[in-house]
Amino acid sequence: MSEAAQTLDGWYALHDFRSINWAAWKAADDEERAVGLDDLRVFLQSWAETEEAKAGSTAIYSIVGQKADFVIVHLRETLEELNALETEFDKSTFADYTTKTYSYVSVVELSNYLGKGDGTDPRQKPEIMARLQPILPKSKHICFYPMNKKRELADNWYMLSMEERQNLMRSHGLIGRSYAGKVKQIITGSVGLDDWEWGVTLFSDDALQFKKLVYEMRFDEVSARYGEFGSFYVGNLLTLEGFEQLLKL
Ligand code: 76R
Repeated sequence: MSEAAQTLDGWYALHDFRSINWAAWKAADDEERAVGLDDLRVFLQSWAETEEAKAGSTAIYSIVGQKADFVIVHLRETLEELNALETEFDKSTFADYTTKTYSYVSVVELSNYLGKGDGTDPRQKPEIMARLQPILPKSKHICFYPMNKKRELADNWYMLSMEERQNLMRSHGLIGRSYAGKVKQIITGSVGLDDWEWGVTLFSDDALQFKKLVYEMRFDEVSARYGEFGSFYVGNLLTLEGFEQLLKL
C-alpha cells in the first residue's frame, strides 16, 4: 500500500449556490421586498461580524451563466455552524425568493507533499494557521470547481509512491507559485464529505488569470494525467450595494 499524504485540516467550507426566483420577487409588493432586503442586510452584517471576530469567513459572489445566480462561501470551525447558517438562511423571508442550485461541503486542507516539517507542531505557527483559517479575499472574481485524482488501472494517483507524488506535486506547486499575487487559491478536501475529492476555489481581480492558470496546469502531469474535473462556476464579487442593485426591478 502506498503511503497516504498527511493533511492539516482547517475550517470547514460550505459553497452554497442559489438562484433568484424572479417570478416570486416580481410578484412580491414593495413592503414584502423590503422585508427580504432587510434579511439580507442582517445576514451580511452578522457574517461580517463573525469574520471580524476571526471565527470564520464569508464571501458572496454573483455567478455568470445559468448554473446559479450567486454563491455564498462560508468557512467556519465546525460542520454544525455551517448547518446552522444554512438553515437560518433557509428560514428567512429572503430565501423564499431563492432556489437551491448546488452546494459543496469540504474542509480547508494543506498536505505534506512539499513541506518538510521541522518536528514542531505546525498548528503553533501563525503562518500555517492563517492558511488553515483563511479570511476569504474579496477579490473581484471567484472561480470554483470540484475535482478528483484519477483511479484508473493505468493512471492511478493513489497507487503511486509517496516519492513519485511528491515529485509531481513539486512541478504543480511551481506553476501555482508563478501566479503569486495574481490568483489566490484555497484547496478544500472533500473525500468522505462530498461527491468529489477536492474543491478548488480561486480568487483574482482579473478573471482571465483563472483561464491562464488552469490551462497551464492542464499541461502539467498532475492535471494532464491524473486530474478529473467537475463543473466550473465563475462570478463577480457581490457587496451589499451590488446585491441591492442586482435585485432592483
Ligand atoms: O500548499 C502549497 O503551497 C504547497 C504546494 C501545493 C500543494 C500541496 C499547491 C500549490 N497545491 C497543492 C495541492 Mn494546488 N491547485 C489545484 C488546482 O485545475 C487544475 O488543474 C488543478 C486545480 C489549482 C488551480 C491549484 C493551484 N492543489 C493541491 C491539491 C491536493 C493534491 C493532493 O493532496 O493529492 C489539489 C487537488 C490542487 C489543485 N496550487 C498551488 C495552486 C496554486 C496557485 C499553488 C501555489 C500556491 C502558493 O504558492 O501560494
